[in-house]
Amino acid sequence: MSAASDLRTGRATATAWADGVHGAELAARAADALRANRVGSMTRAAPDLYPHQWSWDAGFVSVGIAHLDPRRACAELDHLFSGQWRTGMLPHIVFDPHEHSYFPGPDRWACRAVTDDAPAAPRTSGICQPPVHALAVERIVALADCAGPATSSAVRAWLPSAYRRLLAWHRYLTRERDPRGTGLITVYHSWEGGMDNSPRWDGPYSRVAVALDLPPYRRRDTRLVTDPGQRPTRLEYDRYLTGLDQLRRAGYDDARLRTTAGYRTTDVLFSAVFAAASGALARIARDLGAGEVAELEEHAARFRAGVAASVDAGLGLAVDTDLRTSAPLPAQTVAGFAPLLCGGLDPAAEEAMVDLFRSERWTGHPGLRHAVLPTTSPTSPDFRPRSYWRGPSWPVVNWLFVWLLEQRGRAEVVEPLRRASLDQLAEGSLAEYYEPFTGEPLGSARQSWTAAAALDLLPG
Ligand code: 9WN
Repeated sequence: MSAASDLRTGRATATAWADGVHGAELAARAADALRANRVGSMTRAAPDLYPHQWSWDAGFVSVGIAHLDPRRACAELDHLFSGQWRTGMLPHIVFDPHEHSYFPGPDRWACRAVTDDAPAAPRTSGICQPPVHALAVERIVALADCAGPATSSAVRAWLPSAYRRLLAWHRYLTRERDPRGTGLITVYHSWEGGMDNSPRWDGPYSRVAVALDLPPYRRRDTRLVTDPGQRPTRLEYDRYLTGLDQLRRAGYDDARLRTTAGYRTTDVLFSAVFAAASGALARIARDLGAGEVAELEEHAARFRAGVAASVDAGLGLAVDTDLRTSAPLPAQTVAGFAPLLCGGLDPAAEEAMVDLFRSERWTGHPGLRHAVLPTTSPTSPDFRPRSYWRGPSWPVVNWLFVWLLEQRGRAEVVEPLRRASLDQLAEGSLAEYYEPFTGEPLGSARQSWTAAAALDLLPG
C-alpha cells in the first residue's frame, strides 16, 4: 500500500513516512504534484479533498509554480482573479465547473442568485481568505527576473494588470472590512481566516446556535479522510453551514453583515498578512510609477499598528476579538505570532516574542519531531496533536514565517525553521499537515501548497 492511500484511510504507519527523500527527489515530487493537480490554467488545492481553486492556496501555489515556469504562475493568478467580485473582493473559492464533488459547492453559496456583485462565471464562494497575493506577485517577478530576459519581460508586461486587480482587492479590505480604521480586519466566517476550527474560534462559535431548519447535508471530506479526528466535527460543520446560510440570506452585503452576522471577529493573522502584503503592493506601485504608494504604505502602517496593539501581555501573543461581545479571545495558537510576520512591535517586545517562539512552549518543545511551529502550543490545554488546526503543524504556515521573517532580516530565526521544515517535508508525501510529535502525515497527500512550500524552501 502506498503512503498516499495509507493517508486516505487515516492508517499511516511508521514505514509510510520513516524514509526521508533527498532534496532533488523532494523537488521532483513537488513539481510533479503541482503538474498533476493542474486543471486547465488553475491548480486544485489538493487532488481529491479540495478539487477547486482556493484563494490563499493559489497565492502560495503560484510561487511554487514560479520556480518551474513564472508565466504559468501569472496564469494561475489570472484564473483566481477571474472570480474577483465587482466590489474588489477576491472569493475564497473559484469553482471548477466540471467538478461537483466538494461540499459545500456553488449551489449552496448561490452568490450570483443573491447579489450582482458576484460574477456570473466563474462561480465562486461568497467570503474571502488572507491576502497573500501581492506578496506572491512580488516573489513571482523576482523569480522571473532570475529566469532570463524573455521571461522577465513577459512577467513585467503582465504586472500592471495584476497591480490594478490587487489594488481593488486591497481597497475592498480597507473599505469594507475595516471601515473605522482600526488596523484589524473583520471576518464573518472562520473559513475566511483559513484556520477553520482553531481554538481561537471556540468562544464565538459557542454563541452560534445551529439553525433548527438547517437542511440535511452530506460531507465528503470525512469520506476521504476517514479518521474523523483529523477533520472538524459534525457540530463545527453545522455551525459553518448555519453561518454560510446566514451570509447568503444577507446577500453577502458587507454593510449588513458588519452589524448582523452571527459570527464576526477580528483576525490578527489575516491582518498581519494584509500589512505585509500592503508593503509589497506599495513596492510594486513604486516600481510601476503608480500614484498609490502613499495610500498603500499607510495601509501597511495602520495594520502593523493594529496587529501590534493586539498583543495580550499575559500570553505574550496577539489575540483576536469577538466583535459580538467585544471580548478578547485568548488562545495559544500560531496566529498569536502574527506581529512577527509584519513587524510593528518595539524591539524589546519583538525579542520577547522571538524568545517565546523558540521556547519549550513552541518550536523548542522537547517532544517535537521537528522544530517547527505546531498550530497550538503543545503546552496549551487546547492542544490536540491530530485534530485539524488544533495542534498539527502545517508546512505552509511555517513557510509563511520563513518567508516574511526573512524579509524582515531575522536570519537567526529563519534558518533553523527552514531546515526543520525541510526535514519534516523529507517524509515525501507532501501532506496537508503533520502530527508534531511523530511526523506522521495527516489530511490530504500531495497538497498543492505543501508542494509549493517544498520548492520555495529548498536552496535554489
Ligand atoms: C474550507 C484548501 C482549504 C484551505 C483552508 C483549510 C481548508 C476548506 C475545507 O482547505 O478549508 O475553506 O474544506 O476544510 O482550512 O485553509 O485554504 O486547502
